[in-house]
Amino acid sequence: MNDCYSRGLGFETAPASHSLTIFAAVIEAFISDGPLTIFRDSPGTRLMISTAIKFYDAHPGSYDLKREVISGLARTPRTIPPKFFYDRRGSELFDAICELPEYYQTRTEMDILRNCTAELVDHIGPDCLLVELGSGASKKVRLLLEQLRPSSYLGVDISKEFLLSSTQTLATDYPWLDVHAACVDFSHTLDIPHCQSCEHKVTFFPGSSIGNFDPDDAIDLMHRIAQMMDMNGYLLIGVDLKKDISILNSAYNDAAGITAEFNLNLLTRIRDELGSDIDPGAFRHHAFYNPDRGRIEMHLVSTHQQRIRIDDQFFEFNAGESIHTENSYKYTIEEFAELASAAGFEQKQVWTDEDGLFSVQLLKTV
Ligand code: AVI
Repeated sequence: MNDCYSRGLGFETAPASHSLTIFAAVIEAFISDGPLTIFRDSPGTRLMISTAIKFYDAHPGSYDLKREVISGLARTPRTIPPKFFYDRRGSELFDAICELPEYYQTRTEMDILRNCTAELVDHIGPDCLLVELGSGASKKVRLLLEQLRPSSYLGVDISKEFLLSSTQTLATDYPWLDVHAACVDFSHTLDIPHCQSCEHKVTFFPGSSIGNFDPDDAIDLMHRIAQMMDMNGYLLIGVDLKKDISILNSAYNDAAGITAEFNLNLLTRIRDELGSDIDPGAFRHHAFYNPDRGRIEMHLVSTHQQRIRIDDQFFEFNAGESIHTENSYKYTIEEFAELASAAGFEQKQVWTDEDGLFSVQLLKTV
């Protein structure tokens, strides 16, 4: 079942099996003059106060985690999809990564966004529905809102608590903006009701999260974004660029060990949410640039021979055997233009920093 945010409010909810299309847990709490609304997350846990967001809940729940982890560990080589990094702790750790001196991506992308907004507004114009994929802390979109003046904003993220608190803060800070939030695994679906109600759509996909998809999956996702925008819209996307390998290796092996903690938190999550006997201390973080594939690879390497249990399944690990947890592809501007074109987009404008570390690309459906 989906977590039931609406329970205390008397709204209807539906089983998770219905939720991808129905988004039954729709919560509407309006700013107007009404009282603040308090949502209880689950018995005995956090309270959330919402002033203005409309929330669509299709949270995948722990069933998907168990199914995907078990099938990924049974594969050779073993893999776990990176989307499972982002529980509450994982999202906090990712925020900490974004502040690291070695992790140039976030600050570089924010500088580019600060400098390109005026030109962006010339392309896009006002009153769009701005859909942000992987909205997380919704920090970067703040750089666009005042000048772009969308009429509506939809934050889409898999991490429910983070999504709720960040969109709620956004709604408070921008009272003129109609704020929506959808807890959705967008690698599976972009079928979100609010999208159908607006014609002028712009998708914002910052942070080079597109790099976490293998190229074929990236094309597939971008094609679904184009379809979600009725083949008539803009995609503003952050894309990390190919560069000196030492810069890349440091970015994913920071001196403070935050990226290692982020990677290992996946095992803590599996232990705690799936009742597994896996010991995160029996694995170590390993990240390196693979020049043949043009990507950073992150792995969790077993420090010794061991057997772990998840549910009624057992997995034998040799010492040195790894679980592949993330790829982060790096592109040249030309390589990304090819990918975009295969998905039905053309590059309208590309902005980069002086050192050519990162790019923000405005794509339009063709
Ligand atoms: C979210 N994504 C773009 C990050 C990246 O750089 O691939 C995730 C990350 N993994 C380790 N550090 C940051």
